[in-house]
Amino acid sequence: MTLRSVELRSDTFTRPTPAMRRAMFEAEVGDDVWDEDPTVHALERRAAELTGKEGALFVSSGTQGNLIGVLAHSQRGDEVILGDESHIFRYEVAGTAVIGGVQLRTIHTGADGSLDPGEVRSALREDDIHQPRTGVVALENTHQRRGGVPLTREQTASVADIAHGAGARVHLDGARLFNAVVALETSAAELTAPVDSVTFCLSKGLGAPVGSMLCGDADFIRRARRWRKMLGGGMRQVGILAAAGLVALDAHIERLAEDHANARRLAEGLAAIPGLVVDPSGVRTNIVFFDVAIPGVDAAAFADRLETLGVRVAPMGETLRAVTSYEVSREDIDYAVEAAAMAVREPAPALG
Ligand code: TLP
Repeated sequence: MTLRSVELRSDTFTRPTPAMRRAMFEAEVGDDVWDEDPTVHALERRAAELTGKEGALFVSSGTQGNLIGVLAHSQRGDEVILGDESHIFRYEVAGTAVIGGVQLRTIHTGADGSLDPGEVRSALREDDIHQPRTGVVALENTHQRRGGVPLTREQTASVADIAHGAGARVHLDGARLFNAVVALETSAAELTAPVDSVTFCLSKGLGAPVGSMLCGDADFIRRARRWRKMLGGGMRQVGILAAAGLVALDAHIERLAEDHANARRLAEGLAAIPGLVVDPSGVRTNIVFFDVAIPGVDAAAFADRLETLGVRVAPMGETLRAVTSYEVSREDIDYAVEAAAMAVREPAPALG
């Protein structure tokens, strides 16, 4: 076995392709704080079209898109209802509370990444002077901590209808929205029709170096633009980055199916190794969670063993995560499975 380097910690590790670098080099640019960058305009129009919304805003990251998305719908003292396994709740540094005075209220995240409409209904606040106002209900598609499961339009609509009935807005963290689009063989506009705003990332499986899109109606985008400025996210000749985003949307959506096939192949390979536990049938997009059941070896120790064989996976608490992307080939997957079989048996031998 010849040592190979296989990056499975996240699809965020993808580097821009030669076509992206060319587009960046050639991008026409202007001052985007003055709303005069033609390449950013093209990207924002494209994102709005894809999601079926009136407008879109280029933001620096998924975290910034979610923060601005929630705050542009909220007033200080409002509450957001969201899943206890959501990225916004777990990994976004309590930004809504720190910056917007908006508190998060979690409910159970279903095994399929959905929120139970009944639970959402019970969590909605009453019109009562003692209580915060429910400003936003937030969903996540695909659901990262639930192993990249895609949410269907129906799952989204059943929650959105209840939220809207109570006067709340619905924000979708669609960091990996296009993985859901490809897995469900649908369109982004179809999946996002029930929500008021959506963030999707250009810099995960789509492969752009930086950036996310926040989409919604024209009024929402105007408010979002002010929040972005306040957060220091008003960037100048940022068409340089938007150019890579356009290539990502043109050339990298359909090919996500390859990442999904590779993730399934990885899960099947790992499932056949005694000492590793994973359910391949649960792998619907590009994320694989697996557990280690070897006495005396925890997730972090197993990740270290794999790393000495060139394969990088991410320990997440007691479990391990592997994410496929266009930088990971089928041969890389087969190598990673071989490496895992070796790592289960003993600490890594020296390879040449
Ligand atoms: N997720 C990262 C880590 O933070 C876990 C990753 O490697 O998967 N929403 C979802 C569902 C995400 O998975 C992420 C990134 C974000 C939002 C935030 O995006 P960025 O990293 O661009 O701020």
